[in-house]
Amino acid sequence: MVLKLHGLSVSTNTARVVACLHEKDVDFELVRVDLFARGNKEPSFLAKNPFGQIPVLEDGDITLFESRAITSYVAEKFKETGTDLIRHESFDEAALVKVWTEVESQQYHPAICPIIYEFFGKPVQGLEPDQAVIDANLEKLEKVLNVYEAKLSSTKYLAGDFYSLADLHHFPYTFYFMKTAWGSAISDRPHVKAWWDDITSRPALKKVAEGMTFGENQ
Ligand code: GS8
Repeated sequence: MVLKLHGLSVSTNTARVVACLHEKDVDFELVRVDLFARGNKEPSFLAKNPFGQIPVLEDGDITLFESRAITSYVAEKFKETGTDLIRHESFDEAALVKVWTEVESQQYHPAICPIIYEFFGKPVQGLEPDQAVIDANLEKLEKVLNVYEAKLSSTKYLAGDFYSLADLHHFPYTFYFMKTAWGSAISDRPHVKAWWDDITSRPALKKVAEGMTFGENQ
C-alpha cells in the first residue's frame, strides 16, 4: 500500500519528509491539506494529528505526525533502499547522526524559524514583519553557524564524512532563508557554503525544491 503524506509541497515541514522519501526512493501520495481553508482544523484531520498541523504520514495502520519523527521512521523502515540516512551499520555513526539531528532541532531551528515566519509567513497574513525579531534571531543563527563552520572544516557533513538525516533536516528552512536578504550568513562562511552547495546539488533535494514556491506569487 502506497504511503499517504498529508501536507503541502510549499510547507517546510512537509518538504523535510518529502526530501527523505525521495532519498529513500519510496513512492507516496501527497494529499493536499488546504491550510487557508483550515482543512487542518477539520475533525477528520485532527483525528490524524490532534495539534492540527501538517505533515502527517499514514502507512497502513500507523499514523504519524512531527516531521522529524516521520523521517526517522521512513529512514529506519526503508533502511535497505536509497541513501543510508541513519548509518544503521555503525553504532557510533548512528549516534552522531542523532546528535546532529538534535542540534538542528534544538539550536538551528529555534533561530531560523522565526526569521522565516517574519519574512514569509507574516506578509501572507497581511502582517508587517518585525525587524527586531529578525535581527535578534539572526544574531542567534550566526552563533550556531560559527559552530557549523568549525565542524564542517574537519568533516564534510555535520555528523561526519557522510550525508545523513542531520544534513537533510536543515534543507527546508535554509532553502527559504537563502531567498531572504540575509543568505550571506551561509554563503560568507566557506565551509558552510560548500556543505550547502553540496547538499542542494543532490537530485532528491532539487526535486523537493521545485515545489517550494512559497512567497513567489504574492
Ligand atoms: C511543526 C509542524 C508545523 O508547524 C513538525 O512537523 O515538524 N514540529 C512540527 N506545520 C505548519 C505548516 S509549516 O510546515 C502547520 O501545519 N501550520 C498550521 C497551524 O499550525 O495551524
